[in-house]
Amino acid sequence: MHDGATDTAKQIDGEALRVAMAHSLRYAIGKDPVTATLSDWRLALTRAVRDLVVDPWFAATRRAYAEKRKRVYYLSMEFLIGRLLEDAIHNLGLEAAAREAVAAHGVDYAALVDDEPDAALGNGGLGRLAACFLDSMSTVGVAAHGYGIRYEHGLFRQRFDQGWQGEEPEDWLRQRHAWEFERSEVAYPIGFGGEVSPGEGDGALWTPSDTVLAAAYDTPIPGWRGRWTNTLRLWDAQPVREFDLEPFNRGDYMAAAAPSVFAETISRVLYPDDTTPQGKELRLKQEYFFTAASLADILRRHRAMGLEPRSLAAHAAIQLNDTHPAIAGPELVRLLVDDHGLDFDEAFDVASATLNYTNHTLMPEALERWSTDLMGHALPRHMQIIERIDTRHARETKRPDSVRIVDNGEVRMGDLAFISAHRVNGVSALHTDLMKQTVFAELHALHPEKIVNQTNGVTPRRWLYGCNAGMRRLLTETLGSEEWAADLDRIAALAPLAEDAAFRERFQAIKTDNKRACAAWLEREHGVSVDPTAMFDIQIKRIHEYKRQLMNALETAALYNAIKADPSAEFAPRVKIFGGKAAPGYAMAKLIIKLINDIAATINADPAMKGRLAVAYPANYNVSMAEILIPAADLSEQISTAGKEASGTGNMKFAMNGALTVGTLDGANVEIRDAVGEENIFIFGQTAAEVLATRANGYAPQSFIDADPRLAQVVEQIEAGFFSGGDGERFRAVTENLRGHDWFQVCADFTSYYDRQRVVDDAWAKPEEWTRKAVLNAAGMGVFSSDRTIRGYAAEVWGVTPAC
Ligand code: Z2T
Repeated sequence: MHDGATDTAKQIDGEALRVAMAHSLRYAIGKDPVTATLSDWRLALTRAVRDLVVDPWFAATRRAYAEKRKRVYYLSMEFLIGRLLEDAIHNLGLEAAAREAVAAHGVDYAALVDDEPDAALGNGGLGRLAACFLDSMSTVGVAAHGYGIRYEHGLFRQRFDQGWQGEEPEDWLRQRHAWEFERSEVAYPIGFGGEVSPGEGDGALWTPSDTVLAAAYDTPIPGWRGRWTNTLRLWDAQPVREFDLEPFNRGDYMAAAAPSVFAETISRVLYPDDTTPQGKELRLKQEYFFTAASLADILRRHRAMGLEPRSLAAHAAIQLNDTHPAIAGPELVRLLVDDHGLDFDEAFDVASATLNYTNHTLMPEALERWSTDLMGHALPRHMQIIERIDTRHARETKRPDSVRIVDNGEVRMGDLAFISAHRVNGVSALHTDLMKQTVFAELHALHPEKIVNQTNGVTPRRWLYGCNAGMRRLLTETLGSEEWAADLDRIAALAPLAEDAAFRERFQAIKTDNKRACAAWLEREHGVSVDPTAMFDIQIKRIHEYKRQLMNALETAALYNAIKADPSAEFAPRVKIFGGKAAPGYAMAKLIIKLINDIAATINADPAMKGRLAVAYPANYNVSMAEILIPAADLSEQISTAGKEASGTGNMKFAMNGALTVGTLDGANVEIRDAVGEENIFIFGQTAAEVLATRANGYAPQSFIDADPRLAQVVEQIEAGFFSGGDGERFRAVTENLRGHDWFQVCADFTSYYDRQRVVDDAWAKPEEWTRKAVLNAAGMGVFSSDRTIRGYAAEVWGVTPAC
């Protein structure tokens, strides 16, 4: 293990960086310092820092070739990166120099960093996990490429119109993206539609009806101290020909430009649905577009090393992030058979030794299925190959009637991915067990060695070192160097200090500082004023019924009622903070947002709540907002219906930053409890098995409402329009669902949630005890570094040995 900060990153002092900035402002950005805006200076620093990444990047690439390293390819529709500049500065150990350089130009460093737009090329956990994995693969030294789509518009911007969610297009590329290198020489034609005619042997000749170009843009991803650097390659869809000559010559300029419209549509915008695939043709085209471009690139690199396509699996491991790139199986077979002359069985053996698949959800409505009509029309050759994979699997397993990839006029992408993969993994221990018992039960019985668990993790560089400067200083001083950021197991040394009053006081002072900064930000940017000494109780994540923001809202309203009923009763003063977006077409989730905002308005307007209870819902939650909220949290809400949240990753970020968790035994919460000890986490509610039993026994939510007057009162208030200016109709869909179906068993868990929150109140009343628990939470988080996760994939899925 390393213990210094020099490594391969070129060290540069503030003066040298000041000069480099001045040079890039002038010659890369083309601006005179006299007229330069904040963004110009930000781009200038970005270019100067990028220059420092290039040599370590080349060094890693040369080393990967020289050592003939097996490469990992991480294929993901989403990379939810956020900002890059500060992260690169931190990883390269350049912060002091950058601050000095920026100040010397008379620019405010915090404002400059804050000027960078988030790269929001993802919806939520799945996309953010891919971004953490990029950072970790570079830090532990796995030779890797991330492959994805260079969306022109990332996830929509959320605004609130009188508490209702509205969506606006996001425009991160309006200013130039100064990190990337355009690779105009790397472009592959990608075909769609057309006809297939028989070829030689197993081969065929596919003549697509439409072709677009996939053009590469590369972003270097430097790991900790530049010891290793990988590449994120994003594909932009471009027309093969910008103009059709014939209509152009006729003077019909609009018709002449038509081909470019179809092509550019493919990489135009990220689909904003996190877990409900729409089965839209454009989405299928996006999936095939980036998968085919990535595989063409992978095979080109393999052959450029003088290797045979047959030997691919020995030199490359391809990870499919969910089923979105599952067309990789048939596409790889197609390339090997139709272009490289392998027979089908050989080709399938190569593909299924190279590909691996990560599953991120068990929710049945989230599993991708494509109609065979759509698939056969857009990708006729792939449809043939899928049928053949299906037949071969049925024959080999001698189970022609059990699992079929093509079923009822649909292609089941989960089964296709499973069958095409060497390893299949879940993202927490519980989720992996449930995969074996439910969606993949039959396939698991046929292939008992395939499914493995790789519990998610998060990068401690962004989620601790970067977002929590106070904690960073305390950890570095306590642990003796900054190496904890690349070796988070060292944080376990905090555990004994939980008993040290002086240490606890410093730990708590950092939390208080972060809360003050967060309160100032809430006031400045969102116009809500909150008491920074109150408990910050935070739920931030996509709005989804299974995540049960509704249960949190009901508990908030019930607490309000309880304080009103007995103003002398002892409740911990709380600031409830919500953050998150709903898919634009998800009506129930949008209604829940409005309900939270209505409850917030009622509570915040009531003078009796002053210093006791406040609710904030800052609009447009994103990665940068998470970096402000997480270090300021006292309590982390992880309250999904047990069995529904595959892992969760926000839960880990909060605990790392010293928040306590109130949560169900779902996803990685189970492992967090094991890591911190059950006395240091507030677990409540039904287990996954109990949730199933409740449903099986004919769940009647009304009986739970009848049994808890606190819940009954809130539901009645909502029905009477108490929080909505007398409008009793507004939330009909919410209350009818609660009384009638309540698919996610909010009513069944409400009482135990409410009561557990009162135990949280009692704990808050003993600040020394609370901080002791908070320290123990942070101390237990070593295992949730995504470095650990990546080492797990390296050893158990990819068969590679990390270089660092
Ligand atoms: C997503 O963010 C997740 C699952 C999905 O299933 C899709 C998206 Cl966009 C198709 C999340 C899980 O809900 C969450 O529990 C998990 O922590 C995260 O993926 C990363 O594995």
